[in-house]
Amino acid sequence: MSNTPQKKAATPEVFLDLKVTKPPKNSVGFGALKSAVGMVSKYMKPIDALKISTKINQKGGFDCPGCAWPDPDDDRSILGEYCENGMKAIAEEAQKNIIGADFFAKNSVDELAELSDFEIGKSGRLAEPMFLPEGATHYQPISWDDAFNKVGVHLNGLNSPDEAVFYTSGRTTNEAAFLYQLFVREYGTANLPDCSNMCHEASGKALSETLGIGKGSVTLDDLYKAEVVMVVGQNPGTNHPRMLVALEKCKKNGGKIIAINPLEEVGFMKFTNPQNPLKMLTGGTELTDVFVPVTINGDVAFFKAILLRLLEKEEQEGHVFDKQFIEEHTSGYDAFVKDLKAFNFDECLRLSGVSIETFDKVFDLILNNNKIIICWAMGLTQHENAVDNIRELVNLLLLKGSIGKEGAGTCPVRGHSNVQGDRTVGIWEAAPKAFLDKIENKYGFKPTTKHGYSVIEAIEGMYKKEAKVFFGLGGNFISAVPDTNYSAQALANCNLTVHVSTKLNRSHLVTGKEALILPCLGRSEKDYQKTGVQVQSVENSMGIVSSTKGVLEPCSDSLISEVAVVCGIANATLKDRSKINWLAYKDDYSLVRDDIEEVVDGFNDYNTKLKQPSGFYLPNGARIREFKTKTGKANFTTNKLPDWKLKDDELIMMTIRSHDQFNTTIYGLDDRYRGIFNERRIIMMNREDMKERGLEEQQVVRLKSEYNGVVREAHKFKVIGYDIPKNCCATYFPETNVLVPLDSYAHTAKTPASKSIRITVDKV
Ligand SMILES: Nc1nc2c(c(=O)[nH]1)N[C@H]1C(S)=C(S)[C@@H](COP(=O)(O)OP(=O)(O)OC[C@H]3O[C@@H](n4cnc5c(=O)[nH]c(N)nc54)[C@H](O)[C@@H]3O)O[C@H]1N2
Ligand SMILES: Nc1nc2c(c(=O)[nH]1)N[C@H]1C(S)=C(S)[C@@H](COP(=O)(O)OP(=O)(O)OC[C@H]3O[C@@H](n4cnc5c(=O)[nH]c(N)nc54)[C@H](O)[C@@H]3O)O[C@H]1N2
Ligand SMILES: [Mo]
Repeated sequence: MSNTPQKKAATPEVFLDLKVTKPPKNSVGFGALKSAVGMVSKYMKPIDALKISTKINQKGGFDCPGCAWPDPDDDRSILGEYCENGMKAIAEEAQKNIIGADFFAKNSVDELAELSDFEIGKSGRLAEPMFLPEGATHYQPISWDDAFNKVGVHLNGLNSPDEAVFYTSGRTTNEAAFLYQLFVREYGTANLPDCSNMCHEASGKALSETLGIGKGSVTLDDLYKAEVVMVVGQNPGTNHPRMLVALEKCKKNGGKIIAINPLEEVGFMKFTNPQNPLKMLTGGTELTDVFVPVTINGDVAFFKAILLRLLEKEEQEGHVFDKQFIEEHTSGYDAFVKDLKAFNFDECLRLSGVSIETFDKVFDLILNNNKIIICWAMGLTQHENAVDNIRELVNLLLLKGSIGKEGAGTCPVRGHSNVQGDRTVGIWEAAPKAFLDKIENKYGFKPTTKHGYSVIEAIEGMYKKEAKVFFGLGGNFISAVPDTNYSAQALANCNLTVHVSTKLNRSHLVTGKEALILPCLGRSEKDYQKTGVQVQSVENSMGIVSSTKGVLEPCSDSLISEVAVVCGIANATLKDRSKINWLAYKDDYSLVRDDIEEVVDGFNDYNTKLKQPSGFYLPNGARIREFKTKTGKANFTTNKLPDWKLKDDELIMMTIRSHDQFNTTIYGLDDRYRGIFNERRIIMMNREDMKERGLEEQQVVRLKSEYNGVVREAHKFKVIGYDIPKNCCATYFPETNVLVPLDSYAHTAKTPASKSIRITVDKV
């Protein structure tokens, strides 16, 4: 009997054995070492673990497949650029277990769907290509050539290339990503949704409009030299642990750190550097000077309160704003001031949920310093007004002239290790015309200038059967996207779903009529090709491009690289009608880099520069006060306050990451820094809110979200009383993605609003 696509897509509603303790007082240190070593020794061969630990994030080594935090230019520790969650990412990728034909013969798709995400991930590395024929219950082995041809036949059978969707996740290297988008464009569509659409798209939109570049402006050195660093809507202790080392350096140099977050994330309140044995014994550094417990989505209100007070001071005393900078480099100041004056300070502060005492501390630091960096992540980008969030913080930086100078600027902290690079080399459903013109000049075909599907549009397209083939280069689409049930139906409507993956995941189980799993090499593995072991390249959060080269033997002889997969499919699909010799690239990746150099700005002498031990910086206008916006200047903007009007029984829910996961990959079942162990089906609630609803600790509840008249439900969650502002609550992604409405997304950026979901909580 077959499961419905919805049933297979949702995470099983089974409880484990929840334990709750007080959150710890300190992060990293011994606890982190213990946790990482435990994971590495459990899942990896000892010899591989040793090889890995000396090569991760080292010059000439390989880039950690975890987050996109940059490596220091010079002083890399001999211990390896260590981080607990980086080691977990490697342990996950370089697992001892492999799964091939036998595994799939034993386990049907429906049986696998009964497993938890944790169990699915721990089944092992995918070892050979697999095919699910129409109506079959089990995946079967298929040769690489047959798999490529199958994709080719499906793609060539569509009425229009726009009936295919080509998703990318952010681990794909520059080389594979460039070839992939080139293939998609030569095939004839711009349907290139990617994980960025769900991640920093809002940052890209806001920063392009205001500062002329969709990326951040600061370097690591700026962070060391900043007077004030604001960390807004980000949990670096878990998601970017090596950022803590940079923040520690900043503090040592006298910098102050402000954390703006509904949760007092211990991960970055106090930190013990694992590379400093003395600190390990003496208890570490207090990182955060001021913690601001803002209400969920209260950030525009909080920033407006700061802006209003600054304006008041400026009008009373002068010397508060950087008037020379404003005069020379910005546009829209007068309109901005006029708009700002219409807001009321008390009302803004009330909406932000922050006390006047805390506000005053933040205000003093902002008033008295001019080298300010603002770092942010998903806490700002995953709201309906996400673009406004970021535009408002840019307003603050502009008033203080805190952009394009040492120790100051924007720092959107990127997620996947190469998500920024993928966009740079052309993974973009809305690529600019100048880029498309260069493709045309170089290759002699005309890429479509029509914008393609972003993630949300792709789901709608598949749901309406306007798109019929889904191809994913990495990632776990069904678990990452909003509205799990609707999206499962969308995928099930396809004729063919294809995933290029390292690990088994839920997306392999929610299939179209036919499905393919194409297993590929991971970052840590050697990529043998005709011209030897290949080097690839990635771009980190600060726009530095560097090389990455695997160090381990591939876990199976049947694996090929992402580059080889893309070349194989391009060749099988486009055949003689292609203007490109696809198979040549896979023998020698330096040829791909030669092409990137011709098509993408900033890659001059790519192959030569990549040999530099620390890589090279891409050009960045905002860093040097060259603002490539429509006005040629940095733009002030005017932004509204969000209008929540919660009903009496409603809460705002944010879906966040636990300490033991990388997006949809569940490393373990604990959230150590929040004191939550052995359970993920939990909801963190304000204790007052619990009382009002008569809810006890660990009470089992049902969550309901109602949006535009559609009701979505998630069952079986346990309540945990937590220090979180009133009317706010938190759950883990992906368990509650069933509640995220597909039509609730950031205006203009279309980032799903997975940090501001209106829900009600009912006893069951
Ligand atoms: N170990 C590990 N590393 C990762 C990842 C992972 O899953 N695991 N994921 C990678 C990816 S793709 C990304 S994008 C990043 C994600 O990195 P983060 O953005 O740090 O991840 P989230 O858990 O989504 O955390 C969001 C934080 O924002 C806060 N927040 C939520 N809503 C609001 C709000 O309205 N205002 C403010 N001020 N704060 C808010 C939450 O309390 C939480 O601390 O990490 C990357 N690195
Ligand atoms: N509710 C909610 N939803 C969210 C978020 C949230 O905060 N809340 N965050 C969003 C964000 S920021 C992001 S970035 C997306 C993430 O969305 P995705 O990038 O689609 O998801 P991941 O979980 O990172 O993908 C994991 C899978 O990638 C494959 N993989 C790992 N390494 C490689 C590799 O080297 N090559 C290939 N080909 N495959 C590999 C493995 O098979 C693994 O199962 O999710 C988004 N969804
Ligand atoms: Mo992300």
